[in-house]
Amino acid sequence: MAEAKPKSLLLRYLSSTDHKEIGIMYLIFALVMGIVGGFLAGVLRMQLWESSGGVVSPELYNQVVTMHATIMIFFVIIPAMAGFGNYLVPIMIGARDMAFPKLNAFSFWLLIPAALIGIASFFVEGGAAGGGWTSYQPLTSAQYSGTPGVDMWIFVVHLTGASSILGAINFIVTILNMRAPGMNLMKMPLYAWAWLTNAFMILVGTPVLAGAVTMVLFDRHFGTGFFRPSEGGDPVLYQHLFWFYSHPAVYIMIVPGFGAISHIVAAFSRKRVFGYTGMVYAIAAIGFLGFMVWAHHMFTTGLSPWVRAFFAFMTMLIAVPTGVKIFSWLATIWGGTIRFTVAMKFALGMISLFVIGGIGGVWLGNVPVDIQLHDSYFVVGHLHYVLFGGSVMSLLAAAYFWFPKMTGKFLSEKIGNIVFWCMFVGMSMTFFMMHWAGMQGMARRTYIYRPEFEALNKFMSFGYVFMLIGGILFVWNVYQTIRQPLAAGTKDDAWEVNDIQGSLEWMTSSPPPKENFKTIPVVA
Ligand code: HEM
Ligand SMILES: [Cu+2]
Repeated sequence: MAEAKPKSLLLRYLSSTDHKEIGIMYLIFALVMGIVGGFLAGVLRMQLWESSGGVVSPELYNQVVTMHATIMIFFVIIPAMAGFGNYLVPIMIGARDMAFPKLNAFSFWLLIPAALIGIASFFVEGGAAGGGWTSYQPLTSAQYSGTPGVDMWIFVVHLTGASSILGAINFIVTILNMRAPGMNLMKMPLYAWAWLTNAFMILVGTPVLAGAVTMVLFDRHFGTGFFRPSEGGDPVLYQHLFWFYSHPAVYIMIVPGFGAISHIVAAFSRKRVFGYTGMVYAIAAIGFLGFMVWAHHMFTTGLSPWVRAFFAFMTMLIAVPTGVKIFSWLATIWGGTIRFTVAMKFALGMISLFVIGGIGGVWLGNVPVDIQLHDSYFVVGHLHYVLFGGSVMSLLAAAYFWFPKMTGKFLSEKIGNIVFWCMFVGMSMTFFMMHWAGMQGMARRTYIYRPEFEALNKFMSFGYVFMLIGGILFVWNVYQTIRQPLAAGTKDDAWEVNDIQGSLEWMTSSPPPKENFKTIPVVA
C-alpha cells in the first residue's frame, strides 16, 4: 500500500485541530492585525501633528479612531492572549490538547471573516463605523449613522464574541478536567490560574455585549426602541450594558498578561514566585470585582450620588488585589539573581508602566476628578498605559520568553533590546504627555484641537515613530528567526530556569512533540 503523502505545511495548519498550531495561528493573526491597527494609529498621529489637521476628513478620522480601537482590542490583544493561552495552558497543566479541539479550531477561524468584514467596512457606502469603539447611543442609531458601517461593526462584535465565548468554554473545561495526576488547583501554574479567571470573565461578560449590540441592531432596523427615548427607551441603558462587559473586558485584556509576568519575573530572578496563594486569590478577586465597577465609566451621565459613591468605592477596592500582585512581583525580584534578558526587561517595563496606568485609574475613579477629566486626553493616556504598557508589553515579554519553547529557536537578544527601548521610550513620549494634555483641557476623539496643544501633540506624534521602529524590528526579528534552520540542541529547559520553577512546559522538548508529552507527567 502506498504511504499517505504528508500534508504540506499550509494544508496542515488550515485543517489543524492541534492546540499548538491553533495557538500559533492566533499569534500570526494578531501580528498581522497589529500591523493594520498600528498603521491606523499612524494616520491618527499624522492628522494630529498640526492643530488644524488636514490629513483626513472629520468623518474618516472618526472611522479611523473607531477601527483602530476595535482592531487593537478584538483582533490584536484578545487573540494574542488567546494564542499564548492555547499554546501554553494545555502543556502547563500536563494535558495532550484542549478539551474540544475542533471547537478550538472553530473559535480561531471565526476571526477571519470578522477581520475581513471589519476591514471591508471602510469601503462600503458611508465608510466604517465612526461612533467610537464604545458605539454609544444615539451616535450609532439609524438617525445619526444610517449607512451599513455600524451594522458591519455589530457583526464583527458578534463573530469575535462567539469566538471568545467558545474559547472560554474550552479553557474552563480543559483546566478543570484535564490536569495531570497530582496537579490540584493550588498547584497549578499562575498562568493557568490567570486563564481560568479570564475564561470565566469572558463567559459572564461577553454575552451581555453581544446582547447590547443586538439591541442596537434591532433599534436600527426592526423598529424597537430599547435606547430611543421617543419610544420609551433609554440611551444610558446602553452604557450600562456596554460597560458591564467592557470594564471586565479591560481585565480580560490584561489578566493573562499578569499570569505571564509572574512566570517571567520568577524565572529571571531565579526564585519561586513570592506569595503564590495570595496571587491566586488576587487574580480571582480581580475577576470578581471587575464586574462591580462598570459605572465608573458613567460618572457624568447623571447617576445619583449614592450610586456614584458605591462605584467609586468599588473602583478603589480593585486597586487592593492589583497592589497585591505588584508587591508580589517586587518581592519575587527582591534579593533574586537577576538576568536582564529581553523578556525580563519587557516584564519590568510592564510592571512600571502598568503602575502608572493603575494610578491614573485611581485618579479617574474619584468622582470629582473624573468629572473634570472624563472624555479628555487624560483618559486616552490612562487606557494606553494599561493596554500598551500593560497588555502589549506583557505580550512582548511572553514572546521573547516562550519563543524558544514554541520553535526551538531564540529570538535575537540584540534586536530585542532595541525593540524594548524603542517601545518603552516611544510609548512614554506619546502616552505620558496625553495625561498632561487632558489635564489642560484637550478633548478626546477630536480631529482638530486648540493651537496651544500643538507642541505637545508634535512630541506625542514623535513618540509614535519610536514605536513604529520597534514594531518593524520585532516583526523582522520574528520573521528572520523562523526562517533560520532548526539548530539541534535547544534544551527542553531553554532558559535553564526550571530547577526552581518546576513548570511543565520546560519538561518537554522545544518545540514539544504532538500531544506534548511522551508520558503524562505526575505532579508530586
Ligand atoms: C486600578 C485599576 C484601574 C482603575 C482604578 C481604572 C479606572 C478607570 C476609570 C475610572 C475610567 C473611566 C474614565 C472616564 O472615561 O472618565 C477608566 C477608563 C478606561 N480604562 Fe481603566 N482603570 C484601571 C485599570 C485598567 C486596566 C487594567 C485597563 C486595561 C487593561 C483599563 C482600561 C481602560 C480603558 C480602555 C478605559 C477607557 C474606556 C473608554 O472610554 O473608551 N483600565 N479606567
Ligand atoms: Cu473600567
